[in-house]
Amino acid sequence: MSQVNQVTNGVYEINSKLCTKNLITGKKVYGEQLVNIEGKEYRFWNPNRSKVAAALKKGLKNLHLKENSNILYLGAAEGTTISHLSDTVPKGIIFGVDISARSMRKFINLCEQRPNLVPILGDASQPNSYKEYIEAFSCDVLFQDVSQKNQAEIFLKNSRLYLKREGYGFLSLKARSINSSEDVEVLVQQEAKKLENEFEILEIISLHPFEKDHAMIYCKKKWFKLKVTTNSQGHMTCFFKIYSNGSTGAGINIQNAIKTTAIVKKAKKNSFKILINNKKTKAETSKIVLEEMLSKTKEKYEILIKHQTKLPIGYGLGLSGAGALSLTKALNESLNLGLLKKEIVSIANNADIKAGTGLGDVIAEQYSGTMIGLPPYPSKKISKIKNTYKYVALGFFGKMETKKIIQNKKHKEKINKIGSYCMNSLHKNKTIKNLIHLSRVFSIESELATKQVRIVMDAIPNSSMAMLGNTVFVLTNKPKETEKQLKQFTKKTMVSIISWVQMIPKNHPRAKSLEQRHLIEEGVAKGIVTPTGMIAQGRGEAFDYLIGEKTIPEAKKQIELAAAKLLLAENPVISVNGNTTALCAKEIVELAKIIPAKIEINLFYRTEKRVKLIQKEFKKLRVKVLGVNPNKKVPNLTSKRALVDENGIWKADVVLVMLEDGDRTEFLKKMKKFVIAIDLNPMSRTPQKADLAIIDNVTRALPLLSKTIKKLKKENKKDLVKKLKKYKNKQLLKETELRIRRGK
Ligand code: PTJ
Repeated sequence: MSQVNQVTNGVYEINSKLCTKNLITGKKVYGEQLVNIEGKEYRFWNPNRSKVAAALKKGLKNLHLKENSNILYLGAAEGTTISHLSDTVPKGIIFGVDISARSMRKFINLCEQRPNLVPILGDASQPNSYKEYIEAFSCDVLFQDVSQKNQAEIFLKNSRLYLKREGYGFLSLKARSINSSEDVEVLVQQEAKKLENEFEILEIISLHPFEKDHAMIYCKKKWFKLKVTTNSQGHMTCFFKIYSNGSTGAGINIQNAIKTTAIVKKAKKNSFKILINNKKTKAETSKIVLEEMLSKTKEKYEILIKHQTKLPIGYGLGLSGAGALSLTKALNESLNLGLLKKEIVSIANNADIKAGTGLGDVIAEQYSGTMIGLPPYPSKKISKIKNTYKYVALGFFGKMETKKIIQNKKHKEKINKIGSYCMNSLHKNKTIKNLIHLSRVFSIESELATKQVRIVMDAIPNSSMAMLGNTVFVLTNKPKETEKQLKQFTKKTMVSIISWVQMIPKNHPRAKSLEQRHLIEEGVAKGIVTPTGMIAQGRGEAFDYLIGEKTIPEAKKQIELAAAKLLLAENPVISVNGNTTALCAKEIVELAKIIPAKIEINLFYRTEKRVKLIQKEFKKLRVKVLGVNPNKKVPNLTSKRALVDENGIWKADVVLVMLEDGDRTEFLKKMKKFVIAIDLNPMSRTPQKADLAIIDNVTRALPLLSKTIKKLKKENKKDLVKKLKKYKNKQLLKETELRIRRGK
């Protein structure tokens, strides 16, 4: 009788053939042989059909599976491998992700038979898109078998979201999918290297002869990350009141004040080094944070901390608090401590207070914008103050030592008396004007304002003193002009951005879309985008949502056609408006250079001021644009869009129009121009009337268009002409619309 030998938990060998105990007795999955031994049914596992089986045959000793393990399997296909894993984890769950609807149909049949399988039709490179199914579970093991270029990145993205720490990973690599010309071994090593920061590589197994050019990386998720970078805002205090265990006050946050990188290595004993702008320093506050964070783990580490800032330290910009906060965040992630935001803020704030470098900046720095502390005092929460200023210009006159002032009894009494008054007054009338007024009152009455600061405050409205620094700040929307004013008093000046734009977490599922919203918002504040441009963005967003915020296959086809047409054009012109300038000026310039094409400003809500501001944006990118002094008119077009440049749109044979309202395309066509439109709404007038429309977000379409043009430059003209012969714009639009209506 045949003998059953265990290979690893749940996997056996009978006559040197791999097999698993059949979870659903009597049922085959892919035609495999079933055998009955001592009343138990086994299914043979074919190593030519399954990479996991191939790896086991090639010496892999362990799959780290228990009967209740949860598994995430990327690239489920029809479920051949998963069916065997399902035999080994009868009390666990296997989430099988696959992008192909056809494979999924077969896999779903399998899921109906096997209770521990969950099918997910989804794109493994977008793990956030299937969060709702998995997030309640933590997976013990991650398997991946997707033949795409960026296999290691996909693996990392998924492991960050779903694989528990010290969980195991099995990444099947098809070297030819990564690069068809490189040596297989080199490629596999390169991919393994990409994982090293977050995974311990346990073994790399060649799957030859079962699978040609394939290998499996067997790895274990680390407890800590080798390198983590975070940042924090700074905080300028306008006035404050000191309590024995903290403070309250009002102030303004500055964007991206400090960037902190923690580089961590396991060691026999703890040690650390702190650099600020590449110079070794004592950095008392950071030292306290490090000691506190290291006390929370049994492991020992050698840590290098790098704080980077462009702002000067000791000038009242809350940098010690910002450094403490970004450091606590970085260590929490790198050492995998799992602290909550509340705990992180508390550790950083306590360190700042203990070192005597701050009194509550950290509390403020976890929020954004302009704010006042809320009771109970010392404040732990804030209330926002509406602010329309985008920039703060800073003039520096010298350092002030926070420690000396806040620990001096006489100073403290004066500060608290006037601080109480300011807090009450601002809570009664929470406006930015009142904040600046009270800030000036505080600086004078507390006697903290030095002579130089007083002189500047008298000369420049909207200015006040940043506590505690010998520093003047001025809120402004004309940063250059204001900085020039400050230069009359001190050589040391700079401009920073007020962080009224809510910081968007990188892992937010709609981060890109929210960032674009803020670009438009910023464009309106600068005067580049007309306020109605926000509505245009909203319309676009709605359609972008429907197409899954990615470039759909129809758009890829449209982009290829547009690339061919632009390459064949004799005088192509890219028409830009407020929204496109705010969203993608850089990408427009790159495209114009690659074609090459001219760029012309053409606005619906045309004002000379907006034209000049848009021209300036392109000037910053060292490009001259047309349309500033238009000398021709598009016949019969009644809006200001009719105004064009003789050497630009007027003479153009191909015009690229993006994100517009639809009154112009018809008239451009009457002038015998070939119009290419980029718009997210396939039903809108511009794409319908255009000769060729690309239904995609301009921010995605433009880089892809540039890339495609680079590629097509290698083809001969005849082939390009051939490409353009067959397509029908309306047909492509119909297909796009049908995709949207189908919902996939
Ligand atoms: O800068 P100006 O003065 O020329 O202002 C022009 C705006 C944009 C205000 C004007 O053209 C306008 O009001 O446009 P509409 O009528 O709202 O149309 C805008 C079109 O752009 C809509 O069909 C949106 O779906 C589309 N759209 C919005 N955002 C994007 C987009 N298309 C591609 N990418 C986007 N990011």
